[in-house]
Amino acid sequence: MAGNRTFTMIKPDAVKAGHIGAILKMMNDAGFKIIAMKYTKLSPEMAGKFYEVHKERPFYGELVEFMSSGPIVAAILEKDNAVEDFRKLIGATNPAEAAPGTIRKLFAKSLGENAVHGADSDENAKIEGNFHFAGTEMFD
Ligand code: DAT
Ligand code: MG
Repeated sequence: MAGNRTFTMIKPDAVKAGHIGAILKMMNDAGFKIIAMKYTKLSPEMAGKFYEVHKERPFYGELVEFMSSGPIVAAILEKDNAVEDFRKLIGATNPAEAAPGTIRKLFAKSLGENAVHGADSDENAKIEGNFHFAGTEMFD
């Protein structure tokens, strides 16, 4: 059964470019409900831990540096089939390959600085949500 929650971040490039409002509106219009949300900044240690699965990839250092370079918006979102539908809303990792109308097509600068994160499975959505939020910061 598909889970009903996902985890997202609006990344430093999109925050810096002033796209928080436009991106949140797209999430809202697509039917995602906010369960938790914060404006925050990751330390290099936190970014490194969050992306630990990519530790062996050649872009890991660059990714950690970018994700800790400025403030982000982190959120847990709820909707039927949340993980899959949210990945559709954000589009492919590389904005050059993202479908028209997707968040990454509209707002991402490059493969490395691609505007938003979306969890890739129900299991990771839960792990990532719990990494950023205490239970007392989540509201149905
Ligand atoms: P996604 O964010 O679509 O789940 P991913 O999990 O494969 O993609 O990679 C995590 C992030 O790392 C991605 O959003 C941007 C960066 N990244 C991925 N592949 C990259 C590459 N080849 N060069 C530079 N950055 C990359
Ligand atoms: Mg991923």
